[in-house]
Amino acid sequence: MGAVEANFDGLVGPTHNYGGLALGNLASAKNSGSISSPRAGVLEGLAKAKMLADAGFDQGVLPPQERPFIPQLKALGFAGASDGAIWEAAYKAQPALALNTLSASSMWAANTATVSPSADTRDRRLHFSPANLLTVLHRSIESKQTRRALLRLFPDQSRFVIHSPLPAQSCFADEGAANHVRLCAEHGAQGVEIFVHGRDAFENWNSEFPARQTLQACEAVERRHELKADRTVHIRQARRAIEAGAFHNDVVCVSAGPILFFHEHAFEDKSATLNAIYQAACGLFEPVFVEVSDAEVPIADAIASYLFNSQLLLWPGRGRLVLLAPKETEETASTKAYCEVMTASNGPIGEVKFADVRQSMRNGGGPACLRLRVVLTEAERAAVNEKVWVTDARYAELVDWANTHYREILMPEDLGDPALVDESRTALDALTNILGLGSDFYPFQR
Ligand code: SUG
Repeated sequence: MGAVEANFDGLVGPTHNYGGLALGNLASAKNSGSISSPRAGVLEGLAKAKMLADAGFDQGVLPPQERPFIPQLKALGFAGASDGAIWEAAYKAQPALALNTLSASSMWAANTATVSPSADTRDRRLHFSPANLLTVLHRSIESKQTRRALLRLFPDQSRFVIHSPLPAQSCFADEGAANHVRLCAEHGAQGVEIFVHGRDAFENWNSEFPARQTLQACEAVERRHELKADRTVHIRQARRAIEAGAFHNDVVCVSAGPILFFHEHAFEDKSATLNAIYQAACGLFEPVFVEVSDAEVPIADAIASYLFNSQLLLWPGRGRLVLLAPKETEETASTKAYCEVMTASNGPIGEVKFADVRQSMRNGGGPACLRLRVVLTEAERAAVNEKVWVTDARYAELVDWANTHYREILMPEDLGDPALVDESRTALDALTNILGLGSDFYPFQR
């Protein structure tokens, strides 16, 4: 049976700001304390989603989370006469801590979960493991609500298995699909699932930047997703890539069908990696490796431009693949030149389109970070909550919603504003109607 790969994009939340919260993410550090535009952010993301929906892709959205997250502040002992007062008091007393409960980081849907299509699993169900994201404080508060969101989007438990996040201990540090790649001949056929870890939990990791994914987390996801050992590969991300600022593998690597597009310095042991992939694909398909050398694109440029944090798409009606890259790729000399040479050659990638997702990019999130890929059979697609798909009408409704509820700008001095609590809740309450999430979706609604 035919299957499609749907993309679910994380909507940028009303409190989107530049908190400088993500150690090892160079863009987050560079833009810390800048003025953000939540409205521009959500509209940029929606425009990208609409462009893909218009091109004929199955495109859905994922809801933002409740921020500031008052339950976390209460758990930490902050109190006040109202939730707005709690926020104001917490921000005044401990701004660095409070900012961790304000981030709109759930927009980066590639970190929502690891997803294994039913074609790969022994029980023939589609498995999701919400990522525990425990390495960075502001993201460690996402996973519970993430699971709730997945249950509302994919409610049919006879087809979809929504696991709990892995135990919240650094041995099982997990960042979801950003460190997971799937190669296949076609979406609905048995694929090869590639898990990329930065460290082994039982070794000593000493580096300036954290390695956010462990081998033990990857192996646990492989077991619970009931994957076949001979079609699964575990590879190690290069320390050098992490130290250069590739805090997730998807900053230096992306796939589509049998094609793996990656930077020369993405993997610790490149030839062993490619060999292992080759073996796992044996009898299924021939992997196609498109490697970008450091001489063509220095790793620092790959990370600054986010060349690889692109969506690699089988665009309807096009013979060769289309790379949907961030605008910054066009503005960086080496990546612009590389794209020109690549598309002029006879390789599998025939065109590069550029998306403006600057609000997200300034926090280290490109087009690929903003989306979660989910391969769906026809029957599975029919079982998805139909209100989350981007149609013309829903896009118009979401744009109107964003224009009504989102602030145009958030200055650093606005971040402690107690009014942010109610504003954000009003927006999210309205969204639960648009997306059919139920009136008890967010903690503040319960
Ligand atoms: O986890 N940035 C995110 C970016 C995630 C990108 N995702 C993928 N590569 N798949 C992160 O580092 C910055 C937030 C701040 O500093 O305000 C942040 O969390």
